Amino acid sequence: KILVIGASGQIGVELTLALRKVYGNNNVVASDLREENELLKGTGPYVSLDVMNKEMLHVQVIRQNITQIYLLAAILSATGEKNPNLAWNLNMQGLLNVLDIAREEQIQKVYWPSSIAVFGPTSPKINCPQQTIIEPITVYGISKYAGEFWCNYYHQRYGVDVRSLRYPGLISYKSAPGGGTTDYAVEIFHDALEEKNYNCFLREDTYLPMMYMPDAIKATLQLMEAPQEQIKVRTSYNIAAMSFSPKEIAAAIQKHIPDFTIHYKPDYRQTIADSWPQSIDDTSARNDWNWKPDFDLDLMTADMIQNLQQAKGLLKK
Ligand code: VAH
Repeated sequence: KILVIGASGQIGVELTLALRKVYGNNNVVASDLREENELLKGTGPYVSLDVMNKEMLHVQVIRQNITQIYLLAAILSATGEKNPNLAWNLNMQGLLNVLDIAREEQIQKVYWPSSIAVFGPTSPKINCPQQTIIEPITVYGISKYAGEFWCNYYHQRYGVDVRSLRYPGLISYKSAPGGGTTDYAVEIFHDALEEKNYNCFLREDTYLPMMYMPDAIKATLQLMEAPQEQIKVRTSYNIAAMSFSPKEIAAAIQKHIPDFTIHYKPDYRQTIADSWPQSIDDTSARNDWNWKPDFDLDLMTADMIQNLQQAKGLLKK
C-alpha cells in the first residue's frame, strides 16, 4: 500500500487522487496533520499523522502494510522565511524520519519533492543545468538541497529507492497553494474571476520557471514507475514546462477576461524570486525517463479559467 504524507496540501490532494486512480482507492492511504481535504473525502482511507512523530509514523507504516511512501509535507519558501527553525526542523527531520523507516522496513519506493528553490543567486539564470553552482539563500532552499544529499546517501549506503523532482512553481485549481513565492500565479486566477483585479506581490518582469499541476503529477508518476536502472540522478531531477512573468500571465488572462487589471506591489518575496533561475534545463529527465510537458501558458490559462468558473458557479448559463 502507498502512504501519502501531506495529502491535504496543494500537491498532496492531486497526487493522492491520481495514485488512487492508478492503484485503487483502498491501496492509497492519505495522511496529514490537518483534517482531510474536502476533495479526498470518500475516496479512500485517511489517517491523522504528524511526520515529526517518528514512532507514530513507524506504527502506521507497519499497521497499514505500507510499501511505498510519498512525502509531501513541508514548509515552503515564503512561510519558511517567517519561521526558519520550524521550516528547517519539519523539512529536514520529516525527511530523515521517512528515510530511516524506509531503510528499517525495506519500503520499496520513496518519493520526496525538491524544488528549483535549491538554486541561488550564483546559479545560472537561463537554462539552469542539473549540476551547477548551487547556493540557496532561503531556509526552504537550504533544507531541500540538504534533503537531496540525504536521499542520495540513503540510496548509496542502504539501497533505499528514493526518487525526487525539483518542481518549478506549481499552478492548480483543485487545492490552495501553501505559502510559496510562486503562489501569485494561482491567486491571480481567483482574483481575476472574483475581483477582475490582482495586486501582485512580485514585479511585472519577474520571470520564474512554472508548471501546470497535471504535468507535475504526470512527471511524478512517470519517475516513480520508471525501472530503477533508468534513474541516474539520486539527488533530484530538474524538470521544466514553461517560464513566464506576472505581466505575461496577466496578458494571457486578459485574452479571456479583457477588463482584468493588475497592479504591482512587490514585497519580501521579490528577493526570494530574484534569487532563483528564470528557466531550467531538464535534459537529464528527458533523456533518463522520457519527460515531456503537455501544458504551456495559454493551454494552462484556458484550463484554469474554465475549471475555476465552474467551481465558482460563474459559467454563463
Ligand atoms: C515555493 N511553490 O514558492 C514553491 C516552490 C519553486 C517554488 O518550491 O516555495
